[in-house]
Amino acid sequence: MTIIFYDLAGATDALRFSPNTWRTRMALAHKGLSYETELCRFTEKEKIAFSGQKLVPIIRDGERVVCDSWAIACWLEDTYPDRPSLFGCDVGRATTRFVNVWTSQVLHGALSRLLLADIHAIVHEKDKAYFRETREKRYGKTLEEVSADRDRNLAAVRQALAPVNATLAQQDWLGGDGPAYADYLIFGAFQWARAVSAAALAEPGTALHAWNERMLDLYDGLGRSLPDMRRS
Ligand SMILES: N[C@@H](CCC(=O)N[C@@H](CS)C(=O)NCC(=O)O)C(=O)O
Repeated sequence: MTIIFYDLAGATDALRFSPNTWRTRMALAHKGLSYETELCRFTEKEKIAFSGQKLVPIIRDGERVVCDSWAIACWLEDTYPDRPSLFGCDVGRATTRFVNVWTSQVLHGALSRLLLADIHAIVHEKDKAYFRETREKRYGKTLEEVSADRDRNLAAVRQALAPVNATLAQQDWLGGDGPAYADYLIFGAFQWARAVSAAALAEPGTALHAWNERMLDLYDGLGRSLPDMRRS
């Protein structure tokens, strides 16, 4: 039975800007699993009400509904053990769990400050008021205030990414010889930025920039299917 993957879209269907759903899309491709995508917008919670919560990604795999990108990665790993591994081994799963938490708390924390006002510009018209209200409540400031100091916000993101760059200067993938779920975690953040902002997270000539280009090439250029804000 085909897996159903629930994803978030912006103003157009092609604008898949969610970092967390990119993790799942890459994990499905890594496992070589076929799936169908169901798109929803922020304010279309009725489409995912069956899951008992309000966030994506979600997958429906047969009778099973799995929410949360980490839980989905573990589900895919455990349910399809004969397919290429996302973690390599139990130690790999445990250390990738750290990368998952670090990405969500540190990298996404810094990146959301840089991107917040830009995200508002690319979400669907019907989502704009919801996005502004929920995020301004979260930050206690307007979106524009959070994102005002662009240079400083970009510097904070690049500083957070410095250890990733240093690692990739020594090995081609965070997964070692080939891409693994740790790569998809960081790549999700890059895709978030690609969809919404002209800011380049990695400077050309760096190991991080070369890695992102390799990531964009994976699975027949899956990552490149996302419109690039820097080129539009
Ligand atoms: N920890 C969750 C976070 C999921 C999450 O925050 N998803 C966002 C999209 S990136 C969402 O669905 N937001 C909907 C909303 O804010 O209403 C995961 O890793 O899956």
